[in-house]
Amino acid sequence: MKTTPHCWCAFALTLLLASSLAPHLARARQSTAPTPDEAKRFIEHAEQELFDLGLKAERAAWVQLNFITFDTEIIAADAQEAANTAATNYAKLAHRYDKAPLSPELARKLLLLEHATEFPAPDDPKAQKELATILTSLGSDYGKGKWCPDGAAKPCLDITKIERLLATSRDPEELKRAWIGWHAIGAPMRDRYARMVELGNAGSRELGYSDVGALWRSKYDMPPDDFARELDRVWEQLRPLYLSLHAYVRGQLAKKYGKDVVPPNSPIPAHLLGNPWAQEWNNVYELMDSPKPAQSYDLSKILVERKTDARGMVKYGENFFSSIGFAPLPDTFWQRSLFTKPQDRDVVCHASAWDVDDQDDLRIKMCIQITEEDFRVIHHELGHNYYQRAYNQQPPLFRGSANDGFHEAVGDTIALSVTPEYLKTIGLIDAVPPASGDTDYLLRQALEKVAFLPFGLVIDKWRWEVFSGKIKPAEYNKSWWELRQKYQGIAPPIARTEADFDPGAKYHVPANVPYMRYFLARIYQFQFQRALCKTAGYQGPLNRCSIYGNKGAGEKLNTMLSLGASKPWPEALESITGQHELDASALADYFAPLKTWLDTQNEKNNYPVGW
Ligand code: X8Z
Ligand code: ZN
Repeated sequence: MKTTPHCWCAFALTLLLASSLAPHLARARQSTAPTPDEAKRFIEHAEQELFDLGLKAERAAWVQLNFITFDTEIIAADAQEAANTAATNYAKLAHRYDKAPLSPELARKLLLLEHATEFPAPDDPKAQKELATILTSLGSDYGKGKWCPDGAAKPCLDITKIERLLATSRDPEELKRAWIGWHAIGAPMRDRYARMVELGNAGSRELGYSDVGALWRSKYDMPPDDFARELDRVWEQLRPLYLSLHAYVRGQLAKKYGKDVVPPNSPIPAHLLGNPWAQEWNNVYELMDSPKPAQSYDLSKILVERKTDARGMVKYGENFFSSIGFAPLPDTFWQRSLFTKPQDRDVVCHASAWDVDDQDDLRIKMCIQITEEDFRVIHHELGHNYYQRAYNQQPPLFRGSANDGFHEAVGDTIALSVTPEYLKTIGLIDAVPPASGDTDYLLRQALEKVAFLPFGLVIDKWRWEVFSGKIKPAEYNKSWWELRQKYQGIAPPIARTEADFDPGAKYHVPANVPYMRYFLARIYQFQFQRALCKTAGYQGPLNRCSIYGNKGAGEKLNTMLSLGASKPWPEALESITGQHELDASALADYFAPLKTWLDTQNEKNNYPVGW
């Protein structure tokens, strides 16, 4: 059973056997106040029943995402319908116990039950079926998405190949064609997306939320409006750093492609940033002329030269976790995971991590490429798996993360320890660059971590306004690009219209996965890393700290992970960092020397700041 998904990055499945609701429905109709004992039985009954049902739905989703066919879509949609309907009913019923005097543990469980649904369907079987069908079909369409450059003349490219092309080509026309080609997958999703929003909003209103966005914002142990304000507060703190990076990267791209292609004072064309969504810019690192020390290295090249295969890549990740005291992954992980893209069928390649039975059936599903980027993504995914394992002794309702940003931050925290020093320790490089190479290292990190920040915000800024009705379907694409320009300072390579639906070309929109978690995770991971390095007794610049091999840091991390969702997230944060708040200072301090360097470069080169 799950109130949070077994799988991180795919669907949130929460099940309740509809027939088992009957006694609770009958009780809910009674006017007498419920006793604490009744509340306890309600929750325990649910926890017991939901487990088996959750398992079935999880298996259906695993099969569907690994074998996208007409039939698996229907099977998964049926499971999703049952899940969604039950979760919604359950959330409604749970309110009956709001005022019952409950132990802190039961009160927490009740709260989690009330938030158990991510996209509630209205109380109408026809609408429930329609919503489940739309949700599954959008996810499948994304998985099947391809760009066929010259019709049938050349092979079609899936997202894995398109990502490679956008990462490596330096021909702006070719990049533009690929960008346009991939974004075409969104257009057919538009009407279904609009209908999905209507249905989800109707379901949310029945639960007492004004719309789906209000429901999503309510899951952070604080009033939803405060949560939104927190995000803006943190973003305002980091915006100057982003602006400095943006100005420098734009200047460097203009040097490469010319001012006609990359005009100063304007948003950066989105197809030139090395990624289909311009969300992380690490793939244009080689175009930056930051001072490279003699010992600088190309991890992708090293991994390829050493003939590392997909399994070997994952082994590096497992080895890191083992070094800080986590038990090795189970044999079934190696037997059941998907590491490479099958040649003969459609799968959803977007990386995800699963614990199918909520015990130790850990798996990842990923179309691994032998690159530095996927080296990092593997650590990200394994972070989910080790978290899932750490909380699997909790009662079912607590088998989740403190908040969804925590789940996304664990593996990234470990990846922050993939420093040159660490790579030397495990024999992947021969020499560690001197301190003079730190600017270059920080720039490489910033292209991934800092560049992402406004992207992490913007996806759900857009969705929240779509859900609230502020953005109407007739302006989906226009508002998408307005927000992307406002926050990220990027623009599409050609004019877009409402015949396009560019949000559909980003996995989490058709897969309906909330995105603010990734913004949170970018902040938390630096907070976690700062705290773990302190535990490890490290003194020095944070970018040079690796907790590899440090059992004390591993134990501290594991203690927090084992809490699962049993405590409000500020308590979980406190257990590892001593802080109660989302705090951008760890990230800002990490990049402070780079900020100074960027500002000097921008001034020296007359690179304007802003757009
Ligand atoms: O979706 C993911 C993970 C799976 S939870 C690969 N990430 C976001 C994305 O790719 O858009 C990780 C970083 C942001
Ligand atoms: Zn993730």
